[in-house]
Amino acid sequence: MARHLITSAIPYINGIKHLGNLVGSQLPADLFARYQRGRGHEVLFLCATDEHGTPAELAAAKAGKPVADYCAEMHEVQAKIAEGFCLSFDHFGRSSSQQNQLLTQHFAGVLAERGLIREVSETQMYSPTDGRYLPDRYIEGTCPNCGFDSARGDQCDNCTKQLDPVDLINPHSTISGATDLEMRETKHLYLRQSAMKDELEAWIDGKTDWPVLTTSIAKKWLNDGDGLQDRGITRDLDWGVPVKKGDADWPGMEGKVFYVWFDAPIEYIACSQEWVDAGKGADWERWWRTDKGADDVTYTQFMGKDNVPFHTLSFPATILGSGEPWKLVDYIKSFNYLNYEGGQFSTSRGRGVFMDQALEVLPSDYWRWWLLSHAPESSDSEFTWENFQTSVNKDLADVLGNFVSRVTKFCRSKFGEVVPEGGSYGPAEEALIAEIDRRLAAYTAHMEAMEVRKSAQELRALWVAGNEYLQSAAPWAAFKEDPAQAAAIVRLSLNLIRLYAVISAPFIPDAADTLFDALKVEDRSWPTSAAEALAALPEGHAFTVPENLFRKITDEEREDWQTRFAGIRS
Ligand code: B3M
Ligand code: ZN
Repeated sequence: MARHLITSAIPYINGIKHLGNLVGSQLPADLFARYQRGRGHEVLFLCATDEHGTPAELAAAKAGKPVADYCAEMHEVQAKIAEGFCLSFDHFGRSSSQQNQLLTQHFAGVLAERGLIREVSETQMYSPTDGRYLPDRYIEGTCPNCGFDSARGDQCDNCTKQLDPVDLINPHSTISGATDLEMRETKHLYLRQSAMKDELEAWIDGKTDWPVLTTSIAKKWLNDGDGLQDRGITRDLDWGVPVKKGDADWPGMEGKVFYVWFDAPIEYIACSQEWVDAGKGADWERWWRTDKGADDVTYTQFMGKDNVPFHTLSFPATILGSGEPWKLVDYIKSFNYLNYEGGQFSTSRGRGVFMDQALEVLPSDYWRWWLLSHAPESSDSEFTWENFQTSVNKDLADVLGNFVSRVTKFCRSKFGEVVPEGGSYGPAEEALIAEIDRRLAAYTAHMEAMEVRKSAQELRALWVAGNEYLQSAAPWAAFKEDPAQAAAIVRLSLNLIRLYAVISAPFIPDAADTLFDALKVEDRSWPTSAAEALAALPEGHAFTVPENLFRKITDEEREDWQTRFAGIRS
């Protein structure tokens, strides 16, 4: 039994994610976790909400709530939606946890001791009225480029010009409206990534089996321009992990917190502590400390391409720089973007389908199947309602659903709700078993390699093989001449349904559960050979005809949804 540690990028707390976010990290991570569990391996699958930073503070202010309350509420909202999509996290943590606070301060302390953090003096806008330094986004004024009167300190939303707060005409604080802003000298901390460039590069160079999307992004940052830059890891915010050196104060850093991207990946580790503290696990160190048994753990991370630099460079710099025996990631599976109907998903404009809305429209299996079978792996991919309708109606309703319904209903009408006895397998059955064997091996190999689309294609081909066999074996015709022959065909087909339930479960777990219930089987172990797997249901085994697995999407529904999700989320 192998041990798999699996993490998904942790979604920001400020709002509900869209389907593009879902397919870029949490969903494929869940697919892999379910698959590895199905194979009988020990899995720890973790995710959390990413709760610090300016976006959280701003969203809370907009909602008129204290930021801690806002985060607590939004965490529950996201946890519920994750459950709705059957995301099988062993724990869904929070980056604002006490555990993460302590661990983040610990890393900062160790890095400082090892000379990997430098203090930098900078001048920054200070607001005497607010009694604090203002992050760029908390300052607005008139754009010097286009005259737009609410340009932000970092960028003008009207003409998109990148700005510095000092460029703004008539700058004011967005907190109080105060205009008496002044430049003051203040200190910030930088992680000396440049000092670790060679070590990081050697580590990445060793990852020859990683997706090109992952390594090419890492190499670009390592070698672009002047090479890997040091990274500011502190901010002037109230909400975040207070800057400390372990448990000691950090002179000159009073009132500052760590940058959200410094503490967010550390949450992967802290989340396993939360998992233990929640009474769900006994020992987190055997997953994370190579001196405490984590040597034989395989650690895989899932994320969208925009998160790759932080996971290939910044977080490894934290881990390696600490000099402590922490487990480093073994494989980073990254994804391109999912587009929406000829454009982009847009959170700010409410364009596209968001996770909560998707579940209002259809159950999660429909979405899981479409999203995974169209995962943006080798390039960006696009969601269109037409494609969604076609895929769902064909793959799920016509191929899988129809097979299950024809076999079980025919059996009930001719033999009753039991696996029928008699007859024997001939050349057609042997050919099918050989094909299933071959395809099963291919499917398993793709799942091992996290080739999500290829896995889906092979799974669909396995469903199709059963359908084609049923169509040509035609038990309804055979029954008239030779009922024993029809019994053998139905027996093999019922066994195929059980096999489909096992191997489809990582993609469509609810449908798999329905099939397991209907077939009254407990054993979900991953098949090693088709011949063996297709003999699992013995003659005389009782079952019930399951309810219709999948329904079709009508043209009217498709048109209705197309309009409803065109923009402006209400
Ligand atoms: N929260 C970005 C995102 O939600 C960021 C990921 C953190 S992973 C440690 O896509
Ligand atoms: Zn402008």
